[in-house]
Amino acid sequence: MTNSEFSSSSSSSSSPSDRRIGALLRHLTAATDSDNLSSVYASPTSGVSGGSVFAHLVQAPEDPILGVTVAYNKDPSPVKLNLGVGAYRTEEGKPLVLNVVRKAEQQLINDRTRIKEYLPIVGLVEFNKLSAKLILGADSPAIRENRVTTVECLSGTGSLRVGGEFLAKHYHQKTIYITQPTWGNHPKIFTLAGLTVKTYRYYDPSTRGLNFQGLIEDLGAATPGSIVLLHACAHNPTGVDPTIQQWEQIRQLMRSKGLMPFFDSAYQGFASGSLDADAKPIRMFVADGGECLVAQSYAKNMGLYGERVGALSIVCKSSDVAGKVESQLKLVIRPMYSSPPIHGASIVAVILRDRNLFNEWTLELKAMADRIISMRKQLFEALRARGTPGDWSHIIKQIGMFTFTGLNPAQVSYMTKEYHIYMTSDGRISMAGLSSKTVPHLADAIHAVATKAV
Ligand code: KET
Repeated sequence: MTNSEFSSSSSSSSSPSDRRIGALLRHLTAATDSDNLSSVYASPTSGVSGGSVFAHLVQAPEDPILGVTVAYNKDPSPVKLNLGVGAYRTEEGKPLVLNVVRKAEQQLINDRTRIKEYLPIVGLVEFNKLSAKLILGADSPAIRENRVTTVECLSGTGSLRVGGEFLAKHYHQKTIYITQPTWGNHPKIFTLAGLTVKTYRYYDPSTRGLNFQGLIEDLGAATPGSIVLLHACAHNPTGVDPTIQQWEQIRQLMRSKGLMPFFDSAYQGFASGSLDADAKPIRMFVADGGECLVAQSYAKNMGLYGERVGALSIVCKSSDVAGKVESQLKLVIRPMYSSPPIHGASIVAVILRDRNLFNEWTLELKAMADRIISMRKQLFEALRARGTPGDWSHIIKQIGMFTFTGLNPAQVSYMTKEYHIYMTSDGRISMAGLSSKTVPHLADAIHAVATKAV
């Protein structure tokens, strides 16, 4: 098995990027060791004598994804293009506030009975119920049997972190397997939550598709009971998802080995344009009666990025267990941030509870998904028109917000330097950041690096 350990030791067979992440994570975890913290207090008078008690700190690197925006913002070029962070932009390159969101906010403002009291630790109860229905399906037997507990969390990231800490405290297996590669924050979230992170094979660079054989081998060799992080749809960064038949094989294998599914659903509606189709893999796991965790984000599909609204659902075997699970989730949340914010969850609740607003939302969501698909076609055609060497069909085959271009770090940095195009160093581009106007510029840059020895 080619799994590499992120947290305690890194195996000699791990790739350089695994080892870099491993080193970063050892650094992150070391910072929470009491031994290490004590060195900060070693010289209580150093502040008094002029030097800062923080003088020993090293400058931390920018975040690999959000740091791209920092660099982009500093660039004065009029042709600069930010394809780093996965955030939707209009054809004019502007951030989009959905029309339904504006309507919901107006409703909230007009309602003079609304107050700003603290929410309960678990958040807005109506939002929680509606979120569970959205992801599990309105007719989900698990909801009907009252064996799902849902807590409002700080977007997808917060939901993953709360779920991770809950598992680290109460689940018998502390190892979580994540895809190789994955969203860069996953290993950090789960390591700091107290889990041991290992990887399973997922992507095959030679086909730019799924390494299904490797995936099955690695999950088959995982310690029984381990946790497995699954991207519900629109895998980040590769844009490669298993087929429904492959999901069924994954489900059977995982259930036969007692592996615990932890779904990350950050893009429901963005892969296919359909909320139900994108939730299908999760619903397959719930339909077999087994347990699982689901982290939901409304950042992308409702464009509520900065509102930080999401939910963690834990599907249990019985309503009795679900009640106990919820009581323990509250003990994780209360000392972390006490209770979640009210505004974003209220917007979501207004939209999900009203049939007209809900329908309007699905249309706006579909329009965003369609625009991304059209960007894929336009970029692919632009490269074909230029006669760019290489097979670029993965641009139209991959799905969701990102294309995993296959460009290497040197090519990426050349494109940033010469063309002011910003993207993550692994060659991921956010198709949602592209428009008809900027496609030619990007195609020129890709053509240049594909034809020059960069
Ligand atoms: N899961 C995945 C797979 C994911 O791509 C993101 C965000 C999140 C969870 C968390 O999103 P939240 O905003 O906490 O709901 N990804 C994009 C933004 C980021 O890195 O924060 C990105 O990959 O660009």
